[in-house]
Amino acid sequence: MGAYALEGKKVWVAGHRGMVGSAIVRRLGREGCEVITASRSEVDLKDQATVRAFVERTRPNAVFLAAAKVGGILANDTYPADFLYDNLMIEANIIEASHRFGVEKLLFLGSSCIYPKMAPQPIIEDSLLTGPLEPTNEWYAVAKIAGIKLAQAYRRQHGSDFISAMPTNLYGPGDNFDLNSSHVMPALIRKAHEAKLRGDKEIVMWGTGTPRREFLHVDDCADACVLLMKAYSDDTHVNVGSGDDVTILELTRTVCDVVGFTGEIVHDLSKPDGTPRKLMSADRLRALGWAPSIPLREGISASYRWFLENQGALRA
Ligand code: GFB
Repeated sequence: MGAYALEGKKVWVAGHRGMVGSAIVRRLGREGCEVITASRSEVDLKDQATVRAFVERTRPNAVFLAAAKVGGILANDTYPADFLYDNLMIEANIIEASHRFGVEKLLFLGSSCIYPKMAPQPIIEDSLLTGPLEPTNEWYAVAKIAGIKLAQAYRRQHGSDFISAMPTNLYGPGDNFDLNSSHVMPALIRKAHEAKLRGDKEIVMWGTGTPRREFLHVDDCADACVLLMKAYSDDTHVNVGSGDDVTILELTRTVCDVVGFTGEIVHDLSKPDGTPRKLMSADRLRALGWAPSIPLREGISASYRWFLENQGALRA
């Protein structure tokens, strides 16, 4: 159940310029399919009529819904309306238009923050909606939970083969390195790099450094998404994680070591810690034969190289 061939198909990667979307486009290069994309100037994904017109005109066979408004803990905590509204509109428009114009298979991408703040670890898919969410990102979480439910609803009401994947904290090429809106990994890479260049004596780490986070390189996530598109068809979402987590302080030390910054790590306790831990079980995905292939330190080194090669563009 669930076998779907991508060979020869027309595949829309919504959010193709983002870190996840661009990794999926790279990974699809091995699938013999035609990848179609919609530029931001051409298609406002928050506008239903524009999305419907694009899907009607292009008629994709399959859709990777990797478009979203994303950000780290500070951005989520600061712009709740944007994170809730933008993500609800994007997912609702794309899922509805995909059904309306006969998309054969759609994969919706959520996030590990959908789970209750104190869910038993490692977190299994059935933990969804069993407890209160982490306040700093409940807005994004509610939007992503709604996306999972919408994909399930179309499967139950219309038989649509729409599935959902819940990745853990991702990092890698194409990441957002803006220090206010980014996630922890790119923020630390940039801060350590700039501190090294300036000859600073210290680097600022937000919070206590005690929360634990699981990380997965975005290319491993893209590989999992393509596998799920081809081999998974069920109304339950699937966790996509490495199965290993580290404390933020350990991560900071590793990033400083990779970057070559040897100063002190100081805490900015005015910033939130967020959820204490969100390690997921990826047993359901591993049962399909997937395993992560990029170790954390190697992935951090690759991300740092990407940042050095592209930071000029980032500064533009
Ligand atoms: O990655 P992050 O922003 O988001 O923060 P979450 C993870 C942890 O890193 C928090 C600490 O405990 C932060 O306090 N941290 C330390 C930093 N230094 C920094 C820094 O310079 N920048 C940032 N950003 N954090 C996100 C959700 O939660 O997880 C998103 O907000 C999404 O919606 C993502 O779900 C996967 O991991 O706490």
